[in-house]
Formats: sequence, C-alpha cells, structure tokens
Amino acid sequence: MTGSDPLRLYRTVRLIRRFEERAIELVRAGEIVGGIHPYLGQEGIAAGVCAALDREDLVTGTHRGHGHVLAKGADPARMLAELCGRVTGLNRGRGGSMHAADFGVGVLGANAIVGAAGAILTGAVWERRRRGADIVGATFFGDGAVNEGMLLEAFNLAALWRIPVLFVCENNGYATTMPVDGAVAGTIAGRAAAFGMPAATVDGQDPEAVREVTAAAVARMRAGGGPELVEARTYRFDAHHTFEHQVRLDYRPPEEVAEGRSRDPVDIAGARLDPAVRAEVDAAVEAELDAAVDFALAGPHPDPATALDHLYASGLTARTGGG
Ligand SMILES: Cc1ncc(C[n+]2csc(CCOP(=O)(O)OP(=O)(O)O)c2C)c(N)n1
Repeated sequence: MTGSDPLRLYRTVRLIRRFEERAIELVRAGEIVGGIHPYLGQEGIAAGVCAALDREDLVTGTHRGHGHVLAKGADPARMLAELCGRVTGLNRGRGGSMHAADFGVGVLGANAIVGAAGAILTGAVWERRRRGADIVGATFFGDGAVNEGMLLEAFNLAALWRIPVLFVCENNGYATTMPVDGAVAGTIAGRAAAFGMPAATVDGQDPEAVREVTAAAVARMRAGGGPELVEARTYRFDAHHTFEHQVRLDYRPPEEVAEGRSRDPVDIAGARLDPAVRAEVDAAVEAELDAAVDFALAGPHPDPATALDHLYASGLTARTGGG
C-alpha cells in the first residue's frame, strides 16, 4: 500500500488542472479538433485513486479521461500530442482525447462509451490474474453510467468471480444536463449491496480522503477480497464538453456552480503544503507543460495514406471496399 504523500497528491492535481486549462486553449486555437470533456474540479479523484495503485495495476477511464491517464503516470507531453492528433502522441494521434491509452503505465484507455470501461477492466484484470499477475484494477465512471446494463454486468461478474476491481463512481451530479436525482433510483453506493460488494462514499474533492479509502480497498483486494465500489462526490467546474462554451446551456444555477467551485481539490491539497513548496511545484508544472505544448505542436500529423495501419493485430489490412 502506498502511504500518504501530500506533495505527490498536490503535484498530480495541479498537473491535471493546468493540463486541462492548456488543452482548452488548444481547442480554442483549433489545434485540438472536436473539443474535450474537461476534468476540471474532479482532479482529486484520479489523483487519490492512482496514488494507491502500483504501476502494474490497471485502470480504465471515461470520456472525461485525461486526469485518469495523467494520474496513472503517462507522459503529459505525449498525452497532449495525442489530443492534438500528432504522430508523436501516446497512440500516434489515432486515439485522441476519448481513447488515449498507455499500456506501459497500466492505462488501458479512456473510453467514449458510457459504462464500457468497467467491463473492459473487469475482463482485463481477470485475464492478467489467470496468467499469474498479482495485480488489481480501478475503473472510473460517472453517475450517468450507473444504470447502464454493461456496467451492472461487470459488477456481477467481478463479484461472482471475485475479481479485484475497484469501481469508482465520479458522482458530479449531472450526466450532461440530466441531474442525478432525476435519473438514478435508490442510491449509487446502494447498488453494491445487490452484488455483495463493500461500498464507501467519499469526498472526491479531497485527494487524501480518496487515497485513504482506495488504499484500504486495494489492501483488502490484494489480500484476496473481491471487488469494491467507491462513490466519490464531486463537482464539474466547467462545461460538460467544450462545445458547451458556445451554446451556453442553462442547467446549473449560478449559486450551485459557485458553491461547487468553492471546494477546489487543488486548494485543498495545496493547503497541506508549505506555500514556498507549493510555489515550487506550480513553477515546475508550468515548465513541464510549456515543454509539453511545444512538443505537441512540433509533432507531424499522421500521413492519411497510413489511415488503415494498426487496425489488425495480425497485420492484415482492411478490404478496400467491394467485398
Ligand atoms: C452508451 C452511451 N450512451 C450515451 C452516450 C452519450 N454521452 C456521452 S457523455 C454522457 C453523459 C455521461 O454522464 P456521466 O456518466 O455522469 O459522466 P460525466 O459526463 O458527468 O463525467 C452521455 C449520455 C455515450 N457516449 N455512450
């Protein structure tokens, strides 16, 4: 189990925060095509969960997935290049924001399909453990995923076969514009009981609280326990998607947004450091991201002639139409 490390937690939430802010600038500049789902406000969850995992442990994430990839240890420069669609990106610019992966640090990928990441992670952890790997996994999903059949099937199989998966619900109160109270019967943590899984609810704005809850669950799972569920209560500080910056949907009262923003994981983690140390971290993160932006924008775009490369593991190329 990894112990408390306030410096590491602060560095991670600050890195994710500034990465996302830089990425939004690159969307506006037209360098990231199609926009992103910003993780702003939710950084404490990825930071806290991943701080309690080892490098070999596996994670899968969501459409709002940059924080998960970064917190698990992916290189921010190659991640940013991926978002910009460059060949120097983590996945040669072919995954983009919603399908970024870095198998080298156990990130099996962000995922655009709501509810899918839990099923992928459950299968992957099961397969690795059958081959003898002593690993656990964590999968992130939003409140909008908790009624998806695919996720509930993953709960069932993980519990039945005692697959050590931590199911982490990032409850930010909304699925796009749909409030959780209008969509979810019963409680989120309560769903775990139906499958005999332990469940905990935690303040997702406090990365140390998230790390503690995760570390305890991971210790139980490494000792042979089955899957567990954590509901992390959080708030999305920005838009569902950057496209919302243009359409200005009116679904969250300004007072609610102000209240949500008042509990900022970057400030909560930062208050645990000496101000001079905090300033040093901020400067180091800024320098790293300056270099990351330069690296991302310097990379070439993929050659369209290679569009069908890497589609088949066997090396077969796709048919060129006509049957
Ligand atoms: C299976 C599926 N249904 C619908 C969508 C469209 N969609 C994309 S994001 C989203 C909302 C997801 O909300 P939530 O899971 O709470 O995550 P959040 O966006 O709040 O992080 C929806 C409905 C999708 N991508 N996949």
